[in-house]
Amino acid sequence: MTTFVDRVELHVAAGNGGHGCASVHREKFKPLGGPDGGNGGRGGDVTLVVDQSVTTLLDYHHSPHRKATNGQPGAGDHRSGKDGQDLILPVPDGTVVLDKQGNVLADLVGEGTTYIAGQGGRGGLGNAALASARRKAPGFALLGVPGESADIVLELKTVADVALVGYPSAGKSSLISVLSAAKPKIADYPFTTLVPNLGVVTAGATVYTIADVPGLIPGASQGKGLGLEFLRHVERCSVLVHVLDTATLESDRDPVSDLDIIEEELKQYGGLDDRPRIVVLNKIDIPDGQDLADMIRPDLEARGYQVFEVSAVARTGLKELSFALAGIVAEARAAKPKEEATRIVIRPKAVDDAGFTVTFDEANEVYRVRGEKPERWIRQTDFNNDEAVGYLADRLNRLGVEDALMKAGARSGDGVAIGPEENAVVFDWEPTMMAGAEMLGRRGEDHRLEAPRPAAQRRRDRDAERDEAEQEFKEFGPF
Ligand SMILES: Nc1nc2c(ncn2[C@@H]2O[C@H](COP(=O)(O)OP(=O)(O)OP(=O)(O)O)[C@@H](O)[C@H]2O)c(=O)[nH]1
Ligand SMILES: [Mg+2]
Repeated sequence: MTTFVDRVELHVAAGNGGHGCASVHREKFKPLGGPDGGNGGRGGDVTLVVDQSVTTLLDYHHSPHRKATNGQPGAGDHRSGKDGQDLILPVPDGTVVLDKQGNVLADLVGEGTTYIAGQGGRGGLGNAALASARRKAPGFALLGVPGESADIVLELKTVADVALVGYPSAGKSSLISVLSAAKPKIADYPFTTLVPNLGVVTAGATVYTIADVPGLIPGASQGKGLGLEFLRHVERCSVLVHVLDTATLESDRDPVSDLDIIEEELKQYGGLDDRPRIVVLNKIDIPDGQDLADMIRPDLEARGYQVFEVSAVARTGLKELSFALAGIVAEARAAKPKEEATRIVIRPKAVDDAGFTVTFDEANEVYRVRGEKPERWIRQTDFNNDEAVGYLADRLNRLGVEDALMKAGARSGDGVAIGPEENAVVFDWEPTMMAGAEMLGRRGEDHRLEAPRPAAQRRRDRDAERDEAEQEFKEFGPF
């Protein structure tokens, strides 16, 4: 059996950033040549891109785990690690990206529309980049940041102008096959169509797309037959076409009650009330079919439907139908504001990346620090390296975390957690030690490298230190 997949769960992992390198330049007779450790490369992103040549999500059903490559670590002699490669995942036009709770993250319509599902981790700075006027020989480097991973759901909602709905075997696929160049499977048993078929119709100057959905039966909203599952494909269409079978052999059915039942199911599905509808009476090549059509036409017209009598097999009435549809489609398009052909979907950032918050977490009895920067800095820190830990303390200090903790009432020895509950770094707060470390010995300072500094020089160094954050920002983006 062919499987059609229009909903998949996808697990993406962006590449990790490469670690920065801590290295000292070595040359004969120059024992202290200065730091020359290069930066780690950026991890690759995982990006979804609409590609019109892709029509199903089947690939992702078969391999739902996708990972971009990691950034390479930096090396000595100022060699930067290579960036990881972005992983581009082509998806069909009309793919909707949801989180596991069902919230829509992005709606990808239009060739080239892009969504970054997982952002690659930033590479760690090497010790050469961390060197500054006051920290001439850092004996540490920053770690690369792990790439984002995400569990997302992809749902396909076919982008078609016209959707054909109706009972199984009413002739929906047959109609597509004669109105367009598409060649869907047609057969005389119900549920031939398991996948929506898509065709392109040209009527005069108007070109539009037409799709069918698997047949509906009474109780589809309760999951009978193939259920209403596939109606998501008609959500984007601007016209609904009821395809009614005038020659069904089932004694308990007739086109009008078929129409009522399908309408009831559409109502159950919801959200389609505003779509204009027309009625197609199919199979009028069969004599009984024509008689029945003549009989019910006034009733349908009295209900306000525009009615077309066609035969997909004898190919009658098709031109009128396709031009009428073109007219409705053109009208709908004119009423809709023009969308740009290509959109880049940018995800809103979850956290304010400028600041941080300090709250007392009663359950865990810790002061909790949350914020994009402090949380990233934690991940960038090699906790086995005292100097790196000291640098972290400096950074937190500079951001004002220390002050904020003080204001929040934290005292020496209190627990401080940086990060979310499930993934935080917890330590005992030692404000005097942090501040003291800052005052007593400047971290990364190698006294063999410098003579005592005059007051003016010290002032300059202090200014340089203050500018450090800005420097890093300029070179490497917000740190
Ligand atoms: N005589 C006659 N038979 C038709 C006509 N249109 C379709 N059929 C026949 O009806 C049967 C069902 O046609 P399909 O196009 O597969 O019907 P469908 O609505 O797509 O059915 P599902 O995919 O099962 O929902 C096939 O045997 C067709 O040959 C028509 O205009 N006249
Ligand atoms: Mg079909």
